[in-house]
Amino acid sequence: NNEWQYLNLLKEVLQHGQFKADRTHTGTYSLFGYQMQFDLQAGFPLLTTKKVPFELIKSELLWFLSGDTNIKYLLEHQNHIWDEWAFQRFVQSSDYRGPDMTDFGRRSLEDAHFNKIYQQQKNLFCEQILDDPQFAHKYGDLGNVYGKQWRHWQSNGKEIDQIQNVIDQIKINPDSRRLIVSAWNPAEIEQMALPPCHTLFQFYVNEGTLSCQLYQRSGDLFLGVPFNIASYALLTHLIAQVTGLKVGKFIHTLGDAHIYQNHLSQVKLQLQRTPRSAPHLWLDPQITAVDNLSVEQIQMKDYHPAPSIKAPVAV
Ligand code: DHF
Ligand code: TMP
Repeated sequence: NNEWQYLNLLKEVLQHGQFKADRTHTGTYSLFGYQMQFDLQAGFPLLTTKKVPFELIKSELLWFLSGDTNIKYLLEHQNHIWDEWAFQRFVQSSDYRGPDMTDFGRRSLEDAHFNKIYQQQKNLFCEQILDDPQFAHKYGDLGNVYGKQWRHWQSNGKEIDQIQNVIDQIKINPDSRRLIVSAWNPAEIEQMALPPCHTLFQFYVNEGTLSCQLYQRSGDLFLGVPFNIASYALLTHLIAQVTGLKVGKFIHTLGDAHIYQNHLSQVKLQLQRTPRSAPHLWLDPQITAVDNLSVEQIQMKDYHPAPSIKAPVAV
């Protein structure tokens, strides 16, 4: 079962991770450099030792693939995983006139009264993104994040569609060793709400199968990484289908692999559980391109996970 790859990484970091301070002032246990390999023919790598919301992973990936960087699309799909990073830009702007939101991520965890006010302000923010197109244009945007770099990388007035290019090259030149998409654009890091965590990926074709390797510079092992594994597995299935290949492996290489200090009890609970049989992905056979996909064209089958485990996200 593929899931042991992930559970073994959690154990490794619990046993050998070094304490390390971090940007969010939460504190982590961390190690540098780790690799997991998932055989995509052995079932879909969506974790079963806790419930992982596949609907959110799917709408986030379709959002990247559509080239969009505005959370309005996510909110329209009841997806709130990027709210905090758009909200942060808004409360730091001169247009924000509400109660003080300095350090809202940390204060919302420590102060129940503040948390109530914060939740109210964030809900108002989300409502305004959905109701007011001008506001959404200005404050829903996360800057030049994944969607922009994948589909509309800007260079000397020209635009590069890295996803279409890599699909074309897989078809024309499957032996190529240059099948790479990079979200890391050094010239534009400052225009991003969060510099890309999943930084660069490469495809590899052999004997009619398509494999993908991701380099992730920074991995929140309890919250982000289960999403990242499933998201890249889904991307590999989609690209395989549109290029007429079978799926091979997803190889996940991590730089700073960390468990936040306030996720330790959740991780220990998850490690007491035993993986169940992996679910299966259904893709609409009509899918022949990665553009204009709808959420109904992608379905997870036979997913019977253990209950979800909640944890706070470090902002
Ligand atoms: N910052 C940090 N510190 N960690 C992250 O994983 C992270 N991920 C980002 C943006 N910034 C981040 C984008 N991806 C969740 C999962 C992925 C994600 C952001 C948030 C998350 O909170 N997942 C919850 C459920 C969320 C829900 O149901 O709305 C989970 O239990 O998996
Ligand atoms: P950093 O920019 O200081 O590395 O903080 C980003 C945090 O978000 C870090 O804990 C890694 C986590 N993260 C993921 O694990 N996966 C993701 O897809 C994203 C966007 C973030």
